[in-house]
Amino acid sequence: KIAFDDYNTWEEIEAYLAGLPASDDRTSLVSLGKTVEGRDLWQLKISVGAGKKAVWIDCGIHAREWIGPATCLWGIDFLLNNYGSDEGATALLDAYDLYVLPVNNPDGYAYTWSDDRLWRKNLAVYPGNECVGVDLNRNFDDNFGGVGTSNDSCSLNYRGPSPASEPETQAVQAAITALAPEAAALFSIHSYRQLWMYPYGYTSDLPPDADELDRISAIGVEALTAVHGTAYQYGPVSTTIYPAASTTIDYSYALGITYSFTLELRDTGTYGFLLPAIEIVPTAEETWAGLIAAILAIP
Ligand code: 0X9
Ligand code: ZN
Repeated sequence: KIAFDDYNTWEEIEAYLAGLPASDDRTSLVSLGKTVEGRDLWQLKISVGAGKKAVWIDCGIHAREWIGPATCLWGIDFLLNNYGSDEGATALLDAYDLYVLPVNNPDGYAYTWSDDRLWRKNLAVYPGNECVGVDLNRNFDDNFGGVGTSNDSCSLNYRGPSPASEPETQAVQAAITALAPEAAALFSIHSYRQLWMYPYGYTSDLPPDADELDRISAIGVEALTAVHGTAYQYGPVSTTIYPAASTTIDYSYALGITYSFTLELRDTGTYGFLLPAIEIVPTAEETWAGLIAAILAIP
């Protein structure tokens, strides 16, 4: 049974998503593709009417970052229950269709429950590689092999054998590409460090839209911090966290989705990836306040 104030297993998440469209005609579920181990990459679309621009939100590309999927799921429940009553939820869904991928790396997520709580990568096995797994957030077909990526299969930042070698990456790239013409924004949710970031990761050069992305980031962070006082930094990936090539948001930005952001949620290291469940609801509340404020500030 799904719980929005606790962490859920992959099976619980999948059962919740599978049951939604039958009980709520504002939702529809598609599989973007299959993982290495054959799990589905479920994406939930939330739409209160046709003809709107799209916003993409992915969570859980890194297996151990459990607060990501929890925040995506809380947001789905919040929007569905509060459309028509909450001002932000209503304005958001009146203006945009939401495309939510709550678990971008379900094999890894399942593995963090069964075997290794701190697993990060997917579960790809390549003959000749010493270690299992590719860092999906270094596998995108954009500046592949660049800074902050490794060709050592045992590295946490192992990029994989070739651009978009992983089925998870192929599925997500195809879906982002298909949505790009109508996509107003993309958010890729990670943890931890309390950061709100925009491109680029692959270079410390600023993207053409840096001023505008900085403006929207400031609006998002201000709204986020206003909820529970949680402090966030914001800026480009390369200089705010560290250089990292072949990531989700450099890929989406290159495709023309200008408003591409990546967030690192709570905390700053006290618990890190092992964020206690008691922090799920406050984290989700502040994150969605920031997301909604940022999205509604997009011209
Ligand atoms: O290393 C990463 O992939 C991200 N940090 S994490 O601790 N969550 O692993 C930061 C990389 C920047 N993210 C994107 N460009 N999407
Ligand atoms: Zn991450």
